[in-house]
Amino acid sequence: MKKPTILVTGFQPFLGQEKNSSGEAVRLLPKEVSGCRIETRILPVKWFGCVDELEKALAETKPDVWLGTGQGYPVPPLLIERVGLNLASGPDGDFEVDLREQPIFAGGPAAYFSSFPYEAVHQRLKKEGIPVRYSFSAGQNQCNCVLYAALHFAATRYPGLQAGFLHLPMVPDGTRENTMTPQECARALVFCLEEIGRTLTLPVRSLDEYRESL
Ligand code: PCA
Repeated sequence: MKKPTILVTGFQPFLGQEKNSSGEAVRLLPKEVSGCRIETRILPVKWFGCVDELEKALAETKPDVWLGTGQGYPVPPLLIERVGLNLASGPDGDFEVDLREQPIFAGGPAAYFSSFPYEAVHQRLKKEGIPVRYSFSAGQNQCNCVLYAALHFAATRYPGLQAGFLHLPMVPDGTRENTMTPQECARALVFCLEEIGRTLTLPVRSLDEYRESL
């Protein structure tokens, strides 16, 4: 049987920062977790280059699950994004383009709920003592944009693709306590991938087991 594939994306640095915690963490991920192939890509913080690169990565890797990551607030908690909005607003990473309240896909639905096993991810991170919260808005910039785009691609082209997004805290700059290093973020991501992988590699049940479950 073909190994399930999880595509994990992070972002390049933006707004003049040297590092983006998501890109740093994604680069540290192993090639395999819980029997799943892990593919990684780093997306540009660009309107709408981020969507073009995501689209290319989905076509190349044909994942069962896409887990997007981006840099959010300076400090934890990690945010499990539950909603992607059809809304793009604000500058891109190098201030070349500045959008004012524009749809990502004209005619697309206003919003999609993320569809990955968020509850298992939430429980696992809590169990591991990693601060985590649900969030019901991923903002109006490129992180929300790729979340919406992935869910739109799942709805229109890739039936069965599950998609979700995590905002990670910023790389420590020495001015704050309680931050997380890229290594700690990568460790948290591996816990998430283990949980996602578990749901993708469940064995086929015996007839009796199946009957029992009804
Ligand atoms: N964070 C920004 C864009 C890229 C990133 O890492 C966001 O939250 O939209």
